[in-house]
Amino acid sequence: MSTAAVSLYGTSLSGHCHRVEALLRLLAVPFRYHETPAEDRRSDVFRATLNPLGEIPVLVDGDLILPDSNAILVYLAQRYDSAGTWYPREAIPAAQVQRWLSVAAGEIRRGPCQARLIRRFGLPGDPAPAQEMARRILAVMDGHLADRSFLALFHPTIADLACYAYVAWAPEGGIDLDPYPHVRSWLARIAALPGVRAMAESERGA
Ligand SMILES: N[C@@H](CCC(=O)N[C@@H](CS)C(=O)NCC(=O)O)C(=O)O
Repeated sequence: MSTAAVSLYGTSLSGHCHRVEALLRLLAVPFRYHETPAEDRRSDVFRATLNPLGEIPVLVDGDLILPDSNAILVYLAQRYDSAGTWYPREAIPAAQVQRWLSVAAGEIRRGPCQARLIRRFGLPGDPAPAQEMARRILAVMDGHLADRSFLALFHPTIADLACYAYVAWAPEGGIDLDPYPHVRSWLARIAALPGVRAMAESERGA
């Protein structure tokens, strides 16, 4: 029986959950994982007790019930990483991390994540606008990563974890990663971090 005080509600197919699971493992925080399929997270009980939005991930830590992947990353880093490596305490590096959390929730969510939802999971809609946004943000990221190893600072932070999964899964949304060599090198660096589950490139080239 697990003695973990922390619980994570999620699914393995979600990039939003992937980033939280990765940080829990990187920080060596023991946790119980509750696989939460769509019918469960849309239930009245889930909405009443865990997240009124009916979305995963949700983290439970003692009395705290916290939905939203990026909020969870900030909480875990502040609570369990006393060195401040994953989310720095100082104003400027913290803002540089925050900038990429916004990209994860904005362009990456509306770009590669949305294209994957349509192409891989059958969400209704035209994938073309999402694919176009994906190519725009990938081009920006590729230029940004041309002369640095990680998105926000000289070492990995929660910014990299937040952006990783949906970029790695971009081929499942019909987006070729070959034109973005610096992004591909960065993906390999993040996948090599201990505790990070590398994304399968299931549709690469298909
Ligand atoms: N802003 C939220 C978005 C989370 C989200 O979109 N979760 C999806 C799964 S990846 C979800 O639970 N959607 C509701 C559903 O599929 O029923 C976060 O960052 O955690």
